[in-house]
Formats: sequence, C-alpha cells, structure tokens
Amino acid sequence: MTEKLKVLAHLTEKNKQTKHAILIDPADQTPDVAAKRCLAAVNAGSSMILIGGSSDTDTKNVDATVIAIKEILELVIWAKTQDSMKLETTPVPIVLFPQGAAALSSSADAVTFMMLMNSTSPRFLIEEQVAGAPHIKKSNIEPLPMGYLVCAPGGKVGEVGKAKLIQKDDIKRVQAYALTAEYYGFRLLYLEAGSGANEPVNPELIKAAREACDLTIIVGGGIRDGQTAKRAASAGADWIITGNLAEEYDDADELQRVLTNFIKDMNA
Ligand code: 1GP
Repeated sequence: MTEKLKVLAHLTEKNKQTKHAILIDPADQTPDVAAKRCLAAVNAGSSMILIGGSSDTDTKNVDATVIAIKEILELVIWAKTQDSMKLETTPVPIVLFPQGAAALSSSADAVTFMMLMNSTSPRFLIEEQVAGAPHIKKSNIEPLPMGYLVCAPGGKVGEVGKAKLIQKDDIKRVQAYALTAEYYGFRLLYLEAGSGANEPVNPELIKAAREACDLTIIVGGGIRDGQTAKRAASAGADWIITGNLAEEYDDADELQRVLTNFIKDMNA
C-alpha cells in the first residue's frame, strides 16, 4: 500500500457486495496465533484486517502482531506468485483501529483516524487524535477519517470511551450524527455495539444512517453469524466487522470454513 489514499479507496469502493473484516485484539492472542487466524480469514474472503482493542494494547504488542500478520500473508503471496517483486504490499490491508495514541505501529498500512463522536470526554473527541497525528505523519501510514458511534449496549468501549450511547430507537440522533460526520469530511462511519455485545446494532439505526449520509458504513459488535451480518448488510452496511468470532476457533481450517460460510450467507 504505497500510493497515497490507497486503503481509503479500497474501503470506500462502491460495491454491491458487503465486505467482511476480521478484528484482531493483540491483547487476546499471540502474534503467531493472530497471523494464522488472519490467514484463514483472507483465504475465506475477508477484505481487511483491523488491529485493535479497548485495553491492554500498546505499541509493542500491536507492532509484533502487525509484523507477524504481514509476514504470513506475504509468504502466501510469494508462494502463489513465485515473484518476489510483487511482495511490496499485501492485497488485504492491515489497518490499525487504536484505542488511542499509545497503540500505533508504523508497520501497518493505515489507521482509522477517528472521533468517538458520542463521547462525553474531550480525550476521545480530540485529544488522543492530536497526540497521535504527529506519529502517524512520521510513520507514513495512511489516516482514514472516520466517525465512530457507540450504540447500546456499548460494552467496554462505551464505558472506556465515556459514550452517551445511541439507543436502539434513537433514529433522529443517529441521522444527525451521520450528517455531522459527513459535514466534518469523514469518509467512514462506524456503528459499534461493543465487542461481545449480546445484541448487535439495530438494523433500523443502520438504515437511518444509510439514508442520512453517503459515507461508507462499517458495523460491528456482537455479530457472530452470517444471517445477522446479512440483516446489517441489507440495512446498508458496507463492511461487517467480527472480532470474537475468530477467537472461538483455534483450528485454522475450521475457522476458514466458518468464515467462508459467514461471507456467503452475508451476501446471499
Ligand atoms: C468491536 O465491533 C467490533 O470493535 C467486533 O465486535 O468482537 O463482538 O465481533 P465482536
């Protein structure tokens, strides 16, 4: 991913099919295990790897995880093409989804440069971003301008991020946030229910956001099967993120099968 804005173009590409991304929390698995899970996801058809977590991540474990994933994906590409000149990049971008400025890695392709729009704390609205921006510039990774909205139940990220949660029936509010995100110039809008949520984002909220703005809509939190993903996709999600799902599988072949079916069902 050497050209400017290449990852943003990949994320915002107009596509009838909803895409899947796997979220890896470096605090939950070793870099080696993370790399094997990512390989299974890419083989299953996932289109992006997100790296992040809301606690216990720092530059050291994020960096080690990104490097291990890059290595395993490059090896596979090399084995397929037998052409080391094509090793410059991996086709599936590795994107940081940081809890704050302290969890950045210069080895990634891009970073979601996000405002937790419904936070009540200046730290998540602007301060972490100001602290991280010079590091992003220095590492030459691509910033992806994103509005991040935590919806009920919200989980840990809602608590840590001091979010005034978007409730299931807050249709007008989610629309106002979606418009605000567009007017700020963000290109992506992430509707988050919280990792491990017992209920995903209400599809009605996704639909409302879709109608209110032209942004690329990303949805995650509590999505564990293709049917649930399909409901979010039909409501207007361009990307579906799953984190916990992959952590349930230690066997890479089994994970690949599960994710292959997930992606198939999502777009059925
Ligand atoms: C969390 O939306 C993601 O930021 C993924 O959530 O772990 O519940 O899939 P899950």
